[in-house]
Amino acid sequence: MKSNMARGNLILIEGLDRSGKTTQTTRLVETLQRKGKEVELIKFPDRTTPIGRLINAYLVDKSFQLSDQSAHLLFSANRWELAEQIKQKLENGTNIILDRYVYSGIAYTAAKGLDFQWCKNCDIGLPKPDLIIFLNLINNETRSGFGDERYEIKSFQEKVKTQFELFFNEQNWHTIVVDHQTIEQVEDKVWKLVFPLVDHETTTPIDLFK
Ligand code: NYM
Ligand code: MG
Repeated sequence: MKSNMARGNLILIEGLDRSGKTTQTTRLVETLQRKGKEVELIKFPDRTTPIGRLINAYLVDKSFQLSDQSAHLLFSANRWELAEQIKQKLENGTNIILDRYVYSGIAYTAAKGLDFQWCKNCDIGLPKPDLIIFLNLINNETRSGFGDERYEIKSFQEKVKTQFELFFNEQNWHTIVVDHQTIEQVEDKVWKLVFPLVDHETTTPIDLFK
């Protein structure tokens, strides 16, 4: 990228299962498209790659045996296999909206009791989001029930939440409480955070996760 050229923004929406990430990332992409912005949605895990298919099997089939460390490394590898593509798209001016990323990776594994720093290590060096929006479900009860996948159990989600909270003071991190909010109210709050970023040209180099 030429140093004076604008690049796309890397915008991440994080949260527990059933917090509305998929709805909000989809709507955000549609809004940006309506405004004539180049934008692409990337969801992690990306279940379509060979590594992603293994991850999918692990998530849907609870009898699928994998050590916690191996599962963690697969999720990270799934991000690394798209890292170069993400960087190139940003440099070509495309905004990228991420549905989950490194923070999910760390929070879900650390919630099993693995060392937090160990969980972080394999993601160090990945492109770091310019904006992180955490959809904060204060009370798990208020949402429609969980699905059937591994991890979709209230007691485990609470442990994951505790791990996510360790990131609340991270740079570029914002939380939006989603309990008792309509989709449109949350969408509005997301847009208020995203707008300033996409409204001006981003020329700073892509930061790396550390
Ligand atoms: N998950 C997701 C992880 O455990 N580690 C990761 O790195 C990522 C990206 O996968 N319960 C978990 C969180 C979810 C599950 O994600 C599937 P989704 O967004 O429900 O498809
Ligand atoms: Mg899910």
